[in-house]
Amino acid sequence: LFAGLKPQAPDPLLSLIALYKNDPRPQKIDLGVGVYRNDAGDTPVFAAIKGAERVLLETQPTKAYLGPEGDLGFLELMTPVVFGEGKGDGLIALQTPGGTGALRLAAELVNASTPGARIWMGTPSWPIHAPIFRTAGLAVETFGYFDVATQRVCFDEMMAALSAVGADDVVLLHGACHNPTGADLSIQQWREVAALLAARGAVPLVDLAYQGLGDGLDADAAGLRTVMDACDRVLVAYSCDKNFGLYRERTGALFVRARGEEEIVRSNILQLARCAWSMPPDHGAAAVRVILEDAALSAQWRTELDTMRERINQVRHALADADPRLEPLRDQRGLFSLLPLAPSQVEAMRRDHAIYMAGSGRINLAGLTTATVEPFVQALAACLQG
Ligand code: PLP
Ligand code: TYF
Repeated sequence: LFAGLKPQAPDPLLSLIALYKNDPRPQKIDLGVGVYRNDAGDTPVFAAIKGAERVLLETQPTKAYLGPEGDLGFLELMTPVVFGEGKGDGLIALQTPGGTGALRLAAELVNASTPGARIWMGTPSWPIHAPIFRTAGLAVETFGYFDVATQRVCFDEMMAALSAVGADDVVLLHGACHNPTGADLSIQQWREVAALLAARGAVPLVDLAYQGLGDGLDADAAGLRTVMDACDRVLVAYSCDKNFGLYRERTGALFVRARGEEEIVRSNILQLARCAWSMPPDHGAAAVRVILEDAALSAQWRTELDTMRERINQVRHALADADPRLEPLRDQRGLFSLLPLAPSQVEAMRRDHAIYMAGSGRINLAGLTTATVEPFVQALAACLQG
Protein backbone atom coordinates (compact mmCIF):
# COMPACT_ATOMS: atom_id res chain seq x y z
CA LEU A 1 0.00 0.00 0.00
CA PHE A 2 2.72 2.48 0.91
CA ALA A 3 5.33 1.20 -1.54
CA GLY A 4 4.65 4.04 -3.94
CA LEU A 5 5.51 6.79 -1.48
CA LYS A 6 8.59 8.89 -2.09
CA PRO A 7 10.65 10.32 0.76
CA GLN A 8 9.68 13.90 1.60
CA ALA A 9 11.91 16.56 3.10
CA PRO A 10 10.70 18.05 6.39
CA ASP A 11 9.35 21.61 6.44
CA PRO A 12 12.55 23.65 6.02
CA LEU A 13 11.32 26.41 8.33
CA LEU A 14 9.65 24.40 11.09
CA SER A 15 12.74 22.12 11.26
CA LEU A 16 14.66 25.11 12.62
CA ILE A 17 12.62 25.02 15.84
CA ALA A 18 14.19 21.71 16.97
CA LEU A 19 17.68 22.60 15.72
CA TYR A 20 17.65 25.78 17.78
CA LYS A 21 16.16 24.10 20.82
CA ASN A 22 18.89 21.47 20.87
CA ASP A 23 21.74 24.02 20.75
CA PRO A 24 23.17 24.31 24.30
CA ARG A 25 25.01 27.62 23.71
CA PRO A 26 23.44 30.30 25.95
CA GLN A 27 24.14 33.17 23.55
CA LYS A 28 22.17 31.50 20.71
CA ILE A 29 19.86 33.70 18.62
CA ASP A 30 16.75 32.40 16.85
CA LEU A 31 15.98 34.26 13.61
CA GLY A 32 14.19 31.26 12.09
CA VAL A 33 10.45 30.66 12.08
CA GLY A 34 8.23 33.68 11.49
CA VAL A 35 6.89 34.27 14.97
CA TYR A 36 6.85 37.72 16.57
CA ARG A 37 8.95 38.15 19.70
CA ASN A 38 9.08 41.08 22.06
CA ASP A 39 12.31 42.69 23.27
CA ALA A 40 12.57 40.01 25.98
CA GLY A 41 12.47 37.34 23.27
CA ASP A 42 8.99 36.10 24.18
CA THR A 43 5.82 35.54 22.14
CA PRO A 44 3.15 36.23 24.74
CA VAL A 45 -0.56 35.75 24.13
CA PHE A 46 -2.06 39.16 23.28
CA ALA A 47 -3.77 40.75 26.29
CA ALA A 48 -6.78 41.37 24.03
CA ILE A 49 -6.91 37.64 23.26
CA LYS A 50 -6.69 36.81 26.97
CA GLY A 51 -9.56 39.24 27.56
CA ALA A 52 -11.62 37.63 24.82
CA GLU A 53 -10.84 34.16 26.17
CA ARG A 54 -12.14 35.21 29.59
CA VAL A 55 -15.37 36.36 27.94
CA LEU A 56 -15.64 33.07 26.05
CA LEU A 57 -14.97 31.05 29.19
CA GLU A 58 -17.79 32.82 31.03
CA THR A 59 -20.35 33.18 28.25
CA GLN A 60 -19.85 30.56 25.52
CA PRO A 61 -23.09 28.59 25.72
CA THR A 62 -22.10 25.48 23.75
CA LYS A 63 -19.44 23.72 21.75
CA ALA A 64 -21.99 22.24 19.35
CA TYR A 65 -21.10 22.38 15.67
CA LEU A 66 -21.13 25.63 13.79
CA GLY A 67 -21.90 25.63 10.09
CA PRO A 68 -19.26 24.92 7.44
CA GLU A 69 -18.46 28.63 7.00
CA GLY A 70 -17.24 28.79 10.59
CA ASP A 71 -17.98 31.80 12.78
CA LEU A 72 -20.14 34.17 10.76
CA GLY A 73 -19.61 37.04 13.21
CA PHE A 74 -15.85 36.65 12.80
CA LEU A 75 -16.17 36.83 9.01
CA GLU A 76 -18.54 39.81 9.11
CA LEU A 77 -16.35 41.79 11.53
CA MET A 78 -13.08 40.97 9.76
CA THR A 79 -14.44 42.13 6.39
CA PRO A 80 -14.11 45.90 7.06
CA VAL A 81 -10.70 45.36 8.71
CA VAL A 82 -9.45 43.70 5.53
CA PHE A 83 -11.34 45.50 2.78
CA GLY A 84 -12.12 48.85 4.39
CA GLU A 85 -15.20 50.33 6.06
CA GLY A 86 -18.29 49.84 3.90
CA LYS A 87 -16.43 47.62 1.42
CA GLY A 88 -16.56 43.90 0.84
CA ASP A 89 -20.26 43.58 -0.04
CA GLY A 90 -21.07 40.46 -1.98
CA LEU A 91 -17.88 38.63 -1.07
CA ILE A 92 -17.97 34.93 -0.39
CA ALA A 93 -16.29 34.39 2.97
CA LEU A 94 -15.31 31.22 4.77
CA GLN A 95 -13.29 30.66 7.94
CA THR A 96 -10.31 28.37 7.32
CA PRO A 97 -7.63 26.59 9.36
CA GLY A 98 -5.10 29.42 9.07
CA GLY A 99 -3.92 31.20 5.98
CA THR A 100 -2.54 27.85 4.84
CA GLY A 101 -6.04 26.38 4.77
CA ALA A 102 -7.25 29.36 2.76
CA LEU A 103 -4.42 29.00 0.23
CA ARG A 104 -5.12 25.30 -0.21
CA LEU A 105 -8.85 25.85 -0.55
CA ALA A 106 -8.32 28.62 -3.11
CA ALA A 107 -6.04 26.33 -5.12
CA GLU A 108 -8.56 23.45 -4.89
CA LEU A 109 -11.33 25.74 -6.06
CA VAL A 110 -9.36 26.84 -9.11
CA ASN A 111 -8.38 23.26 -9.89
CA ALA A 112 -11.96 22.05 -9.54
CA SER A 113 -12.99 24.48 -12.25
CA THR A 114 -9.89 24.30 -14.46
CA PRO A 115 -7.80 21.20 -13.72
CA GLY A 116 -4.10 21.98 -14.01
CA ALA A 117 -4.70 25.73 -14.28
CA ARG A 118 -1.61 27.90 -14.18
CA ILE A 119 -0.69 29.89 -11.10
CA TRP A 120 2.06 32.47 -11.43
CA MET A 121 4.22 33.44 -8.51
CA GLY A 122 7.31 35.57 -7.96
CA THR A 123 10.48 34.03 -6.59
CA PRO A 124 11.58 33.79 -3.94
CA SER A 125 8.37 33.16 -2.03
CA TRP A 126 7.23 31.41 1.10
CA PRO A 127 8.62 27.90 0.47
CA ILE A 128 5.24 26.32 1.21
CA HIS A 129 3.39 28.22 -1.56
CA ALA A 130 4.47 26.13 -4.55
CA PRO A 131 3.94 22.73 -2.85
CA ILE A 132 0.45 23.76 -1.71
CA PHE A 133 -0.52 24.75 -5.25
CA ARG A 134 1.04 21.67 -6.86
CA THR A 135 -0.60 19.35 -4.34
CA ALA A 136 -3.94 20.82 -5.33
CA GLY A 137 -3.15 20.06 -8.98
CA LEU A 138 -2.15 23.49 -10.30
CA ALA A 139 0.79 24.16 -12.62
CA VAL A 140 3.18 26.63 -10.99
CA GLU A 141 4.86 29.24 -13.23
CA THR A 142 7.48 31.53 -11.74
CA PHE A 143 9.05 34.88 -12.43
CA GLY A 144 11.87 36.70 -10.66
CA TYR A 145 10.46 39.06 -8.02
CA PHE A 146 13.43 40.16 -5.96
CA ASP A 147 17.12 40.65 -6.56
CA VAL A 148 19.02 39.68 -3.42
CA ALA A 149 22.21 41.52 -4.34
CA THR A 150 20.51 44.91 -4.87
CA GLN A 151 17.70 44.12 -2.36
CA ARG A 152 15.15 45.48 -4.83
CA VAL A 153 11.93 44.22 -6.42
CA CYS A 154 12.52 43.34 -10.10
CA PHE A 155 9.38 45.15 -11.16
CA ASP A 156 10.17 45.29 -14.88
CA GLU A 157 10.79 41.55 -14.95
CA MET A 158 7.58 40.96 -13.03
CA MET A 159 5.51 43.10 -15.42
CA ALA A 160 7.11 41.45 -18.45
CA ALA A 161 6.18 38.00 -17.07
CA LEU A 162 2.66 39.07 -16.16
CA SER A 163 2.05 40.53 -19.60
CA ALA A 164 2.07 36.89 -20.80
CA VAL A 165 -0.56 35.57 -18.35
CA GLY A 166 -3.69 34.19 -19.91
CA ALA A 167 -7.34 34.75 -19.06
CA ASP A 168 -8.22 32.55 -16.06
CA ASP A 169 -4.57 32.19 -15.00
CA VAL A 170 -4.12 32.89 -11.29
CA VAL A 171 -1.41 35.24 -10.00
CA LEU A 172 -0.21 35.02 -6.40
CA LEU A 173 0.54 38.39 -4.79
CA HIS A 174 1.80 38.94 -1.23
CA GLY A 175 -0.52 41.54 0.30
CA ALA A 176 2.13 43.09 2.56
CA CYS A 177 5.30 42.21 4.46
CA HIS A 178 6.59 39.94 1.71
CA ASN A 179 7.85 36.58 2.93
CA PRO A 180 10.86 36.10 2.67
CA THR A 181 12.13 39.45 1.36
CA GLY A 182 10.25 42.20 3.23
CA ALA A 183 10.13 44.02 -0.12
CA ASP A 184 6.61 45.05 -1.08
CA LEU A 185 5.21 46.74 -4.18
CA SER A 186 4.63 50.49 -3.98
CA ILE A 187 1.02 51.56 -4.34
CA GLN A 188 1.79 52.81 -7.87
CA GLN A 189 3.19 49.37 -8.73
CA TRP A 190 0.08 47.71 -7.26
CA ARG A 191 -2.04 49.90 -9.57
CA GLU A 192 -0.03 48.81 -12.59
CA VAL A 193 -0.23 45.14 -11.66
CA ALA A 194 -3.97 45.36 -10.93
CA ALA A 195 -4.65 47.11 -14.26
CA LEU A 196 -2.62 44.51 -16.15
CA LEU A 197 -4.38 41.56 -14.50
CA ALA A 198 -7.79 43.15 -15.08
CA ALA A 199 -6.94 43.78 -18.74
CA ARG A 200 -5.83 40.17 -19.25
CA GLY A 201 -8.69 38.62 -17.29
CA ALA A 202 -6.29 36.92 -14.88
CA VAL A 203 -7.31 36.27 -11.26
CA PRO A 204 -5.21 37.65 -8.40
CA LEU A 205 -4.77 35.46 -5.33
CA VAL A 206 -3.71 37.87 -2.60
CA ASP A 207 -2.03 36.22 0.40
CA LEU A 208 -2.38 38.60 3.35
CA ALA A 209 -0.74 36.98 6.37
CA TYR A 210 0.78 40.03 8.08
CA GLN A 211 -1.79 42.82 8.01
CA GLY A 212 -0.75 45.46 10.53
CA LEU A 213 2.88 44.33 10.93
CA GLY A 214 4.21 46.59 8.16
CA ASP A 215 2.83 50.14 8.14
CA GLY A 216 -0.58 49.68 9.81
CA LEU A 217 -3.84 47.85 9.20
CA ASP A 218 -5.12 50.12 6.42
CA ALA A 219 -1.74 50.77 4.82
CA ASP A 220 -0.97 47.06 4.68
CA ALA A 221 -4.27 46.36 2.92
CA ALA A 222 -3.88 49.18 0.37
CA GLY A 223 -2.47 46.88 -2.32
CA LEU A 224 -5.28 44.37 -1.88
CA ARG A 225 -7.85 47.17 -1.99
CA THR A 226 -6.33 48.44 -5.25
CA VAL A 227 -6.76 44.97 -6.72
CA MET A 228 -10.36 44.87 -5.43
CA ASP A 229 -11.07 48.14 -7.22
CA ALA A 230 -9.74 46.79 -10.53
CA CYS A 231 -10.71 43.11 -10.77
CA ASP A 232 -14.06 41.31 -10.88
CA ARG A 233 -12.60 38.04 -9.65
CA VAL A 234 -10.26 38.01 -6.66
CA LEU A 235 -9.16 35.32 -4.21
CA VAL A 236 -7.89 36.42 -0.78
CA ALA A 237 -6.12 34.04 1.63
CA TYR A 238 -6.08 35.76 5.01
CA SER A 239 -4.32 34.82 8.23
CA CYS A 240 -5.03 36.13 11.75
CA ASP A 241 -2.21 34.04 13.14
CA LYS A 242 0.38 36.84 13.28
CA ASN A 243 -1.70 39.96 13.79
CA PHE A 244 -3.68 38.39 16.64
CA GLY A 245 -0.78 36.18 17.81
CA LEU A 246 -2.93 33.06 17.40
CA TYR A 247 -0.47 30.84 15.47
CA ARG A 248 -1.37 27.37 16.79
CA GLU A 249 -5.08 28.18 16.91
CA ARG A 250 -5.04 28.13 13.08
CA THR A 251 -7.21 31.14 12.37
CA GLY A 252 -7.76 32.39 8.85
CA ALA A 253 -10.29 33.05 6.13
CA LEU A 254 -10.81 32.73 2.41
CA PHE A 255 -12.59 35.63 0.73
CA VAL A 256 -13.65 35.35 -2.89
CA ARG A 257 -15.10 37.90 -5.25
CA ALA A 258 -16.80 36.10 -8.13
CA ARG A 259 -19.14 38.67 -9.63
CA GLY A 260 -22.14 37.01 -11.24
CA GLU A 261 -20.99 33.51 -10.25
CA GLU A 262 -21.41 33.76 -6.49
CA GLU A 263 -23.73 30.81 -5.97
CA ILE A 264 -21.80 28.22 -7.97
CA VAL A 265 -18.53 29.36 -6.41
CA ARG A 266 -19.95 29.36 -2.88
CA SER A 267 -21.40 25.87 -3.20
CA ASN A 268 -18.10 24.52 -4.56
CA ILE A 269 -16.07 26.13 -1.78
CA LEU A 270 -18.37 24.60 0.82
CA GLN A 271 -18.10 21.18 -0.82
CA LEU A 272 -14.29 21.34 -0.92
CA ALA A 273 -14.05 22.48 2.69
CA ARG A 274 -16.51 19.78 3.78
CA CYS A 275 -14.30 17.13 2.20
CA ALA A 276 -11.12 18.56 3.75
CA TRP A 277 -11.89 19.62 7.32
CA SER A 278 -15.69 19.84 7.42
CA MET A 279 -15.64 22.82 9.76
CA PRO A 280 -12.72 24.99 10.83
CA PRO A 281 -11.41 25.00 14.42
CA ASP A 282 -13.47 27.47 16.42
CA HIS A 283 -11.45 28.99 19.21
CA GLY A 284 -9.19 31.51 17.47
CA ALA A 285 -11.92 32.96 15.31
CA ALA A 286 -14.31 33.14 18.27
CA ALA A 287 -11.68 35.12 20.21
CA VAL A 288 -11.14 37.47 17.27
CA ARG A 289 -14.90 37.99 17.02
CA VAL A 290 -15.18 38.82 20.73
CA ILE A 291 -12.38 41.38 20.32
CA LEU A 292 -13.99 43.02 17.30
CA GLU A 293 -17.41 43.11 18.99
CA ASP A 294 -16.00 45.07 21.92
CA ALA A 295 -14.64 48.61 21.61
CA ALA A 296 -12.26 48.31 24.55
CA LEU A 297 -10.80 44.96 23.44
CA SER A 298 -10.51 46.27 19.87
CA ALA A 299 -8.59 49.31 21.04
CA GLN A 300 -6.33 47.10 23.15
CA TRP A 301 -5.66 44.80 20.17
CA ARG A 302 -4.80 47.74 17.91
CA THR A 303 -2.41 49.13 20.53
CA GLU A 304 -0.70 45.76 20.89
CA LEU A 305 -0.39 45.48 17.11
CA ASP A 306 1.07 49.02 16.96
CA THR A 307 3.66 48.03 19.57
CA MET A 308 4.67 44.97 17.56
CA ARG A 309 4.99 46.93 14.35
CA GLU A 310 6.99 49.72 15.98
CA ARG A 311 9.40 47.26 17.52
CA ILE A 312 10.00 45.44 14.23
CA ASN A 313 10.64 48.75 12.49
CA GLN A 314 12.98 49.84 15.30
CA VAL A 315 15.02 46.68 14.75
CA ARG A 316 15.15 47.57 11.04
CA HIS A 317 16.54 51.01 11.89
CA ALA A 318 19.02 49.58 14.41
CA LEU A 319 20.40 47.15 11.80
CA ALA A 320 20.63 49.80 9.10
CA ASP A 321 22.32 52.22 11.52
CA ALA A 322 24.81 49.55 12.61
CA ASP A 323 26.07 48.50 9.16
CA PRO A 324 25.66 50.42 5.88
CA ARG A 325 25.33 47.09 4.04
CA LEU A 326 22.04 46.62 5.89
CA GLU A 327 20.64 49.99 4.79
CA PRO A 328 18.04 48.39 2.43
CA LEU A 329 16.42 46.66 5.42
CA ARG A 330 15.29 50.05 6.74
CA ASP A 331 12.60 50.41 4.10
CA GLN A 332 11.55 46.77 3.97
CA ARG A 333 8.60 45.70 6.08
CA GLY A 334 7.31 42.89 8.23
CA LEU A 335 9.12 40.12 10.05
CA PHE A 336 11.52 39.15 7.28
CA SER A 337 14.46 40.21 5.20
CA LEU A 338 16.55 38.08 2.89
CA LEU A 339 20.28 38.55 3.39
CA PRO A 340 22.69 37.95 0.51
CA LEU A 341 24.31 34.92 2.16
CA ALA A 342 25.51 31.72 0.53
CA PRO A 343 24.37 28.48 2.20
CA SER A 344 27.90 28.08 3.58
CA GLN A 345 27.63 31.50 5.25
CA VAL A 346 24.23 30.63 6.74
CA GLU A 347 25.88 27.46 8.03
CA ALA A 348 28.81 29.45 9.46
CA MET A 349 26.41 31.80 11.26
CA ARG A 350 24.87 28.74 12.91
CA ARG A 351 28.09 26.81 13.58
CA ASP A 352 30.36 29.65 14.68
CA HIS A 353 27.90 32.14 16.17
CA ALA A 354 24.82 30.11 17.21
CA ILE A 355 22.66 32.33 15.01
CA TYR A 356 19.79 30.42 13.40
CA MET A 357 18.13 31.57 10.18
CA ALA A 358 16.42 29.92 7.23
CA GLY A 359 18.75 28.24 4.73
CA SER A 360 17.85 30.89 2.17
CA GLY A 361 19.45 33.61 4.32
CA ARG A 362 16.06 34.84 5.55
CA ILE A 363 16.05 36.37 9.00
CA ASN A 364 13.09 36.99 11.29
CA LEU A 365 13.94 40.46 12.58
CA ALA A 366 11.69 40.02 15.60
CA GLY A 367 14.19 37.44 16.81
CA LEU A 368 16.60 40.29 17.54
CA THR A 369 16.49 42.39 20.70
CA THR A 370 18.19 45.60 21.80
CA ALA A 371 20.86 43.38 23.34
CA THR A 372 21.46 41.11 20.34
CA VAL A 373 21.52 43.54 17.39
CA GLU A 374 25.20 44.31 17.96
CA PRO A 375 26.48 40.71 18.30
CA PHE A 376 24.36 39.77 15.27
CA VAL A 377 25.83 42.54 13.13
CA GLN A 378 29.36 41.58 14.18
CA ALA A 379 28.79 37.90 13.41
CA LEU A 380 27.31 38.82 10.05
CA ALA A 381 30.29 41.04 9.22
CA ALA A 382 32.65 38.18 10.11
CA CYS A 383 30.74 35.75 7.88
CA LEU A 384 30.56 38.22 4.99
CA GLN A 385 34.32 38.71 5.15
CA GLY A 386 35.17 35.06 5.80
N1 PLP B 1 1.23 33.00 3.83
C1 PLP B 1 2.43 33.48 4.17
C2 PLP B 1 3.13 34.41 3.24
C3 PLP B 1 3.00 33.14 5.38
O1 PLP B 1 4.19 33.62 5.71
C4 PLP B 1 2.31 32.26 6.24
C5 PLP B 1 2.96 31.88 7.49
O2 PLP B 1 2.54 31.67 8.50
C6 PLP B 1 1.06 31.78 5.84
C7 PLP B 1 0.56 32.16 4.63
C8 PLP B 1 0.27 30.79 6.66
O3 PLP B 1 -0.29 31.33 7.77
P1 PLP B 1 -1.03 30.40 8.84
O4 PLP B 1 -0.06 30.10 9.92
O5 PLP B 1 -2.19 31.20 9.27
O6 PLP B 1 -1.46 29.16 8.11
O1 TYF C 1 7.55 31.61 7.08
C1 TYF C 1 7.40 31.43 8.27
O2 TYF C 1 8.34 31.25 9.03
C2 TYF C 1 6.00 31.51 8.85
C3 TYF C 1 5.66 30.36 9.76
O3 TYF C 1 4.82 25.37 7.29
C4 TYF C 1 5.43 29.04 9.07
O4 TYF C 1 5.14 31.68 7.81
C5 TYF C 1 6.49 28.36 8.49
C6 TYF C 1 6.29 27.11 7.91
C7 TYF C 1 5.02 26.57 7.90
C8 TYF C 1 3.96 27.26 8.47
C9 TYF C 1 4.18 28.50 9.05
